[in-house]
Formats: sequence, structure tokens, C-alpha cells
Amino acid sequence: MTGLKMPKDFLWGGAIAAHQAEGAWDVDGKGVSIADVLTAGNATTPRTITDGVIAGENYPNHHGIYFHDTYKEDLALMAEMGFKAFRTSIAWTRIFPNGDDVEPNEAGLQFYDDMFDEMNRLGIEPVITLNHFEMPYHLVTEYGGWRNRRLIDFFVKYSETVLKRYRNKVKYWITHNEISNQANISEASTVQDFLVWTNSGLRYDETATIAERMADMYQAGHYELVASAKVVQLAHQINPDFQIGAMLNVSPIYPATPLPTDMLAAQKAEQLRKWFSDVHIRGAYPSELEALFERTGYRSDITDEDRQILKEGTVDYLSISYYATFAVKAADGKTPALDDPSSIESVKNTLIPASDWGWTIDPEGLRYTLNQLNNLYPNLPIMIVENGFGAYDTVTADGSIHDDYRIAYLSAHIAEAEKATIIDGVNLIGYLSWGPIDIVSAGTGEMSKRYGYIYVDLDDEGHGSGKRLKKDSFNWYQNVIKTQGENL
Ligand code: BGP
Repeated sequence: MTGLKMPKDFLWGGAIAAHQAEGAWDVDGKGVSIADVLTAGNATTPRTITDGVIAGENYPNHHGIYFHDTYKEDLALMAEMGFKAFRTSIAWTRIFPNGDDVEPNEAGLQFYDDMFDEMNRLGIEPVITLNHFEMPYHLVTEYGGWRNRRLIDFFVKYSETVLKRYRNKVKYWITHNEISNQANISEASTVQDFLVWTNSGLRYDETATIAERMADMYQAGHYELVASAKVVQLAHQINPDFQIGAMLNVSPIYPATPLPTDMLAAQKAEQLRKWFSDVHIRGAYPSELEALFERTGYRSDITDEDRQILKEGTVDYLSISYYATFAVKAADGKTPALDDPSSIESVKNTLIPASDWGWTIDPEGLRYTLNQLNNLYPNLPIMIVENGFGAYDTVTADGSIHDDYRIAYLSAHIAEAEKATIIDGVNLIGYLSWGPIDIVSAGTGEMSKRYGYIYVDLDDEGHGSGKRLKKDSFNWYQNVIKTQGENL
């Protein structure tokens, strides 16, 4: 109990993504997305990319939690918890199955018409992501993903189609999900491959050097940012009331010690990610990045027109995901530098606890990061669109699920978000926890890494009844919303 309370119009709710929930991966004309060609992994084995959909293969995302067919019942449960907002994504491949199709797929458009109608009927504000790790696979095989400038036009066309279609049904939009993830290039590894794949559809052959990977990532990121800025401008023409947001994962990076070189390592590590928000919000690259490009030749293709588009297409708000924090030190004998990520070494922060997947539990880090963002972008509206605790749950004999660990995580984080808002004056407009209903994990492809207030009876192989059960956290969150965050 903090004694603090969020304002009346605060957007309480939850968030999911189409590819982790909907299933129905090849129904009604949907095309193959990059999420459809990822194997499942687990806490220790990373997911790998396959060459297309292998016949007979049962990818977790192929069935998700059958949300495509159950969204009405599921949304009713969200409404029962008192949700004011619900975030999901449009599966790009339901609208343009290949990404470069001339005409959109009407069945896909109709599907989201119905879903958004249902949200509005329930009094739940839709918050819609245009690109959440699920671009058309065809855009990778045919064009090489976001390393190709032509992707800008494909994304803008897709976005224009849905922005027009849902102009009276959706107000809050997000262009690219967690666009900053791909910047974590420090060494070639399966995890790095996964990050650039999900963000940009980039695939490297094993011989690619770190410099080549970085050059590619910066160029792809640039095209994504130009595409986003174009969409922001277009959206404001389509409906001046639209609120278009950027979306970044914000994970504060602490220095391992107060040694100046470790401080510098932490600063450089943050600079490797924060340029995305600078371009989205300020409409220009920060000078440390321009200096890097000057030295290295990375992001070689940028036109005057691009710069103008970035300047004019700045976002209305920043949305963030926050799960964990990191710590780094200067690698032995090296001076931390942006063009040599191996000069920055990740270290385990042993001072704070972590989840079964090794994600640190750091509620104060959320207050810290909200303040940091407010210092960088004073008074900018910020929406937390992901925060949550992935954990194994056990269903007891009477069907109840006692997830006190989840309640502890969430209540500590909401308390810090309240302090940031009410005591520190951060302009926080919403809190959408991740996975209010259990879904397939993006990072590992597992079902057993659960975030929900609602349990879904499906296992890692997709077996189970699919039945929904309320966990203890269901009533807890309902009460949090009812008391505007006073009763944690
Ligand atoms: C973010 C993604 C989500 C999501 C979440 C939790 O990176 O935007 O799609 O799933 O993290 O990660 P995971 O599912 O790997 O636990």
C-alpha cells in the first residue's frame, strides 16, 4: 500500500501480440509471418529460425491460445477485471499475406473490425501495434527484410490501409514493437540472430563479422524509423485525434562498480539503444551516433528527404516495456566504445533476485527509468505497455492457482510507477501488464512461461483443453483497477 492513487482517466489494462495468441496461422488467407518459422526453445535453449514452414511441424505460434476464435470470451474476462485498455497487434500477414500484395485481404480486415467493435462495446480502449515481430516472411525471402529500402513503402501501404479502415475504432497506435532490441549486438549468437530476426527480418550467414552485422542493423533500423515517421504523418492526416507511439524496451543498464570505466561502459551501452527513442521523439539522430556513422560508414544510406521525414514525423507518446535491468563493466584492457560492443561486458547483478529465466526483479529500476526518460524527454506522455512476471504456475486439485509471486512482482512495480507519476511528476498515462491471459512466450516459444491473471490449459506442445481459469492475481488486479492503484 503506497497511499498513492493514479488519476481517474489512467489507462489500466493488459497487452498481448497477435502471433503469440491468435493461432489460426493459415486461416482466411493469412500469409506466413517471420514468427511462423521459429522453433520453440526453453529457458536454456534459444529459438532458431527455420527455412520456411516445415510440413507437419507444430510451431507454438501456429495455435497460440486460439484467441482468433475465443477473443470474445477472453475480452469479457478482461472487462470483468475492469480493463480500460487492451493492447494487441494486427497480424500484418492477415492484411497483406505476402507484404507486397496489390490488394489487402478483406477477411483479415473484417476479423479486426469485429475484434475492435467488441473492445469498444465492452468500453475497452484498443491500443494497437502495427508491427510486433510478425512481418510477412515473403518480405524476407524476396527483399531481404528491412535492409531493403522498399520495405518502407510496403509498411506504409499496410499501415495506411488499417489506419483508414479503423479510423473511428482505434485511437492509440504503436508503430514498431521494441525496436531497440536489435541493437544488442555484442557477439554473433543464436540469441542475437533471434533479436535482429524478430525486429527486422535480417538473417546473417555465419561468416558475417560484427561490423557487417552492425552496419546492416543500423541501416535496417533507419528504414524502420523513416517508415514509422511517414506513418505518423499519414495517421495525423487520416484522423487528427490519433495518438501514435514509439515502443522501446527500456532496461536500465547499471555500472558494475563506480569505476569511471564501468560508468562509461554503462553509458555507452545505453547509447547503443536510446538513439531509437531520440529519432522517434526528437526527429533526429543523437550526435554520438552521427559521429559513429561518420567513423564507420554504418547507415550509409540516408537522404535529405529522410531527414525531413524524421523531423516531421515525431511521435505523440512513448510506450515502453520494462521487465528487468542489466549491469555491465568495461571489458579487460578495453575502453568502452560504440563501434566495439565487445568492449562492454555484461555481468550478473548478484544484488537483486531473478526469475527462473534469469530476468532480474527490480521494481525501483522502473521508477529510475521513468525518471530518466522524463529527463530526456520532459513531460512526454509515457505508457507502460508491457511489464510482468513470467513464471511456472501450478494448478491445485480444486482448480485454483495461487500466484502470490506474480502479485508480489506486479504490486511492487505498480507502486514504483505510482511514485514516479505522483511524487516525481512523470507524465505516465497507462499501465498495461504483459500477457493478462497466458500466451506463448516470444523469447522461448514456451507456453509454460506464464504471465497471466487467467490460466490457459495448454502445455508446451500445445496439448490441453484450452480452458481458462482465474488465478489469484485475477481478483487482485481487479481490485487494483477498482481502487485506481491504491490497493496493491
Ligand atoms: C517482449 C515482447 C513480447 C513478450 C515479452 C515477454 O520482448 O514484446 O512479445 O513476449 O517481451 O517476453 P517472453 O515472452 O520471452 O517472456
